[in-house]
Amino acid sequence: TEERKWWKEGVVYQIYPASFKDSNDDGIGDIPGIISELDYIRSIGVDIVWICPMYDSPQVDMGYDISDYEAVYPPYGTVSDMESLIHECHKRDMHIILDLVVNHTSDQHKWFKESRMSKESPKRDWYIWRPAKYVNGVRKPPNNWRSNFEGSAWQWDEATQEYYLHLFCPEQPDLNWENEEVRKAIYDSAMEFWLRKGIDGFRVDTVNMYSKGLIMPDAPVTDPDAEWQFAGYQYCNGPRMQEFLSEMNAVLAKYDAMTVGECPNTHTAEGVLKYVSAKQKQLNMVFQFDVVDVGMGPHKFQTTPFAWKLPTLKAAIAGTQTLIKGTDAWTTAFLENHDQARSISRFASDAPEHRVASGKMLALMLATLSGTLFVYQGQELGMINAPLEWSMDEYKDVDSSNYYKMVNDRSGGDPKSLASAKAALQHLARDHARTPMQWNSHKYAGFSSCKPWMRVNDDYTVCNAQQQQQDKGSVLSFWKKLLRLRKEYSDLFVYGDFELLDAANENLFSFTKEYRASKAFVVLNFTGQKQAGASPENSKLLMNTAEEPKAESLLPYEGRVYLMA
Ligand code: TEU
Ligand code: CA
Repeated sequence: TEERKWWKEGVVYQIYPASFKDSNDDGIGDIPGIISELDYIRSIGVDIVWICPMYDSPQVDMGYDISDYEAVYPPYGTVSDMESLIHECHKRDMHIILDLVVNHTSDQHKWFKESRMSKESPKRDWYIWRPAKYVNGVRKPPNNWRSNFEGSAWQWDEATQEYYLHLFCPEQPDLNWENEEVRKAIYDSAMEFWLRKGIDGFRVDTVNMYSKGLIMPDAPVTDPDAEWQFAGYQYCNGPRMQEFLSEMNAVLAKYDAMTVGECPNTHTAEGVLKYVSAKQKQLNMVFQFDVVDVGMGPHKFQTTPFAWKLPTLKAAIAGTQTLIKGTDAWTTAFLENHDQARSISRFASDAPEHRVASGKMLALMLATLSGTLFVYQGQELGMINAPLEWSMDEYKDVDSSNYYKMVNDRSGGDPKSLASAKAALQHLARDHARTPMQWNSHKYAGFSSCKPWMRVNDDYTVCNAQQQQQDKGSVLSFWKKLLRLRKEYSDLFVYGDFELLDAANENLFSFTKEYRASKAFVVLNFTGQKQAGASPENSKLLMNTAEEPKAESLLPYEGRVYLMA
């Protein structure tokens, strides 16, 4: 844990290409747009840029359905634009990592087109094909797994009379990692093609789903009214995971590349350590999902917004923090990404009077946690969810529209069920992270001069980068100060030991960070009311979110960090 590495101390900034910056006014963000804002990104204090999939794709799942790993989606630019981007990042002393999406491809990838041609195709075994099961003469898929985007995880193929597995959309068939040729092709096409161009590593999509085992048994019934069941514990962390990752790691090692993998449905430290213990040589770190899953049921949208309590969030964070205590593992600190609603709206308050305080308080929390820190575009501005007034037409994500359709079908169009589905989406949909970046107060928020592919959040006139750059009290200015502090005290904040205090307190989140003889104390008010909280003795206030703090109590959504003598 204590061993120093650039990817431990580096702050990562995640970019969603479609929504970051449009350079040629077609309403879609692009790579030249990203290049034009690298100085802005650097000015925040960022060291590593992560680019979400920019590969060629039919965009059924916003580029997580890749049809060619070695080409760029034309509206985003070209391979040569990517070469410039890599160069321009390095010129500014920033590293750059790409998304590696190799659990599945697009159904338009040439590998799948060949695989589906016939049962005798040399690439048949590159994907996961199974015969139908007949129950009372009715054709059924091989098991009851539900896809991540509703419906069965199996798609019937008329031409060859078999099902193929897709854990996400039917247009995202799962690759068969059991096949060695597949693995070699992935390393060559999806990884080394880009590593040779100088990228510094990967964020590895759905990494714990590669090995499903050969049996693939039914999932237990958690939703008795439904035919298809949540199967995350069946298809995650399968028997050959560690073997596959060791093999992949040998490729990464040639380039000294960093990795951060997605690790959903894994709740124990023991389960996570298999991936991130340094001596196992698998991944450098993972994103555990416990924090961003707070308040979600077995189906993520079946939840009562705000029914969660602070102790659950604290316990989830404590889990990711204590993972590295006394181990050789590494961890991550994050609250947002392109799959999550905005953190202010979810975990604090996006009401106009609390929004700025909430943004700063959550920032203070993240910047004092150990592990590699990830910031998602717009988070540094305190961007929030789109309002409830938005109609379903404004939601572009397949995950959102499929859920709404499913509720509609199951309820027979019942208005009450649909209203609550809409409320859940306003709270949790991935769309909220995907609205265009808010650069200034011009039309379309300065993202583009023509109508963007997705509606801009209406609040861009009060929340945008240009205004915040000039305002010392803005969320953006606070992030800049915080990231300087994190670097100055990196022993404590990046590498230190975390200890949760007062775990059951439903209003305040307090913890200490300790490194050898130094110690910090962090206290965060997660409520809209004042809370008692005196300054600890023999301490120096290092940073505070409030403009005019009161000694004896914490203001609504106030956060403080003290250095202990
Ligand atoms: O996400 C995988 C994942 O497990 C979830 O966060 C998923 O988005 C969620 O269950 C949907 O409700 C990754 C990507 O981050 C996501 O954008 C892709 O859609 C997905 O993989 C498929 O590639
Ligand atoms: Ca464009």
